[in-house]
Amino acid sequence: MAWSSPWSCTAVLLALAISAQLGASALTRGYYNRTCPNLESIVRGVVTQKRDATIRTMGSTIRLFFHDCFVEGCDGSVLIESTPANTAERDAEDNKSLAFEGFDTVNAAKAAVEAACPDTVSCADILTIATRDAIVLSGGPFYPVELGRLDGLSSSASSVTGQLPHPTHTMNQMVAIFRAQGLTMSHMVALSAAHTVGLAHCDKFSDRMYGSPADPTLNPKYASFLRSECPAVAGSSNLTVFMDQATPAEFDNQYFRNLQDGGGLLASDQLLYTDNRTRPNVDAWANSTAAFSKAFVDAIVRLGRVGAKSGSQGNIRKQCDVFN
Ligand code: HEM
Ligand SMILES: *[C@@H]1O[C@H](CO)[C@@H](O)[C@H](O)[C@H]1NC(C)=O
Ligand SMILES: *[C@@H]1O[C@H](CO)[C@@H](O)[C@H](O)[C@H]1NC(C)=O
Ligand SMILES: *[C@@H]1O[C@H](CO)[C@@H](O)[C@H](O)[C@H]1NC(C)=O
Ligand SMILES: *[C@@H]1O[C@H](CO)[C@@H](O)[C@H](O)[C@H]1NC(C)=O
Ligand SMILES: CC(=O)N[C@H]1CO[C@H](CO)[C@@H](O)[C@@H]1O
Repeated sequence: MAWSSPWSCTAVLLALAISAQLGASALTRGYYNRTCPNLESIVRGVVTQKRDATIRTMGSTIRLFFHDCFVEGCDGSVLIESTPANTAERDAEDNKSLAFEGFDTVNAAKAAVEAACPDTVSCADILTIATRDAIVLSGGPFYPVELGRLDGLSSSASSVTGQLPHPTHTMNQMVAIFRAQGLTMSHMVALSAAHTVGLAHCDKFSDRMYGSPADPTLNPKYASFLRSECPAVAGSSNLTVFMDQATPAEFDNQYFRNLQDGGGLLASDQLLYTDNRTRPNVDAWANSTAAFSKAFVDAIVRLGRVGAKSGSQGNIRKQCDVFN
């Protein structure tokens, strides 16, 4: 009987696996084509304006998307402001450095979208589009965004615990955090290249220059530059440096070339080159913009599918920073 043959079973399992995956994301390109036809150009216009006002828009918006997706899924819950009764995700210890400019960009884009298409487009989707635009406007690859997420109904600082990677994590810890969201080690390496734009506060990496011993994987010339940017005195935690000194505002594969030279800023960046499991990805993507772009787009589209909400799991918020 054909049904009992191992090949048919494999085919059925494969079909089940594929449909489970489709069911899990339920996102589509062109989700708002009929209900909000100008959506993408409206968001692009706002991100462009915010970029012209301050370059900080780019990194802070991209980082916001990552933190949104890793805590309760890509559901706009990171955008919610705390109230006296609720400390929201964005005020968790891990979010200390989420910059104002990212929130400002999403809120402004939401206001512009509401004016054209009221009560139609989720904040989670607006953040997804704004992130793509920040990447493209910084010279990175264009990719069609998948849309149709609902906004989440809760946001609490406690839900952040353990969900986000830290600069001092080991490779195994980082891999476990990404795997928990359905992302592989090479997705993690590709996504880490977002550190090609934006900045970090000195206290996130100063142990690498001032620790005893200093981090041996840190290029000595780069270390002395970082010591001059981040003097070892109280208060230097307010100082920042660009994560990619060579092309700080360009979304490119320079990030990987920096790692080959001992020029990763965070310990977690440099680890991608030190560890022989991830070094082949770093070398390949340092070499080829095309290969990097392909890997990055694949990974960020997958990131956008994490925990997408539908039906009774969410709604369309009227304002991104408060629940309806
Ligand atoms: C792999 C583990 C990762 C770790 C340990 C990590 C950690 C950090 C830290 C500590 C900062 C500096 C924050 C500050 O001091 O203000 C930072 C900045 C940033 N991260 Fe990551 N990150 C990781 C992955 C990612 C991913 C996957 C993305 C996006 C896809 C991302 C996007 C960014 C961006 C764009 C910035 C710059 C923020 C700004 O300019 O305000 N990071 N990250
Ligand atoms: C939505 O519109 C875009 C741009 O006009 C088009 O490329 C895309 O195929 C449309 N998608 C759907 C699902 O209708
Ligand atoms: C660091 O920044 C905060 C907030 O802007 C400010 O209150 C504090 O005084 C600053 N600390 C130093 C040492 O400059
Ligand atoms: C990485 O290095 C370790 C220790 O030298 C070795 O056992 C392992 O097989 C290497 N793995 C890869 C992927 O090269
Ligand atoms: C990088 O490019 C060089 C020169 O084209 C080539 O020899 C090398 O094998 C490439 N390395 C990787 C890891 O792709
Ligand atoms: C942007 C933002 O809301 N950042 C908050 C992160 O958390 C600290 C407190 O832990 C707040 O002071 C920040 O405002």
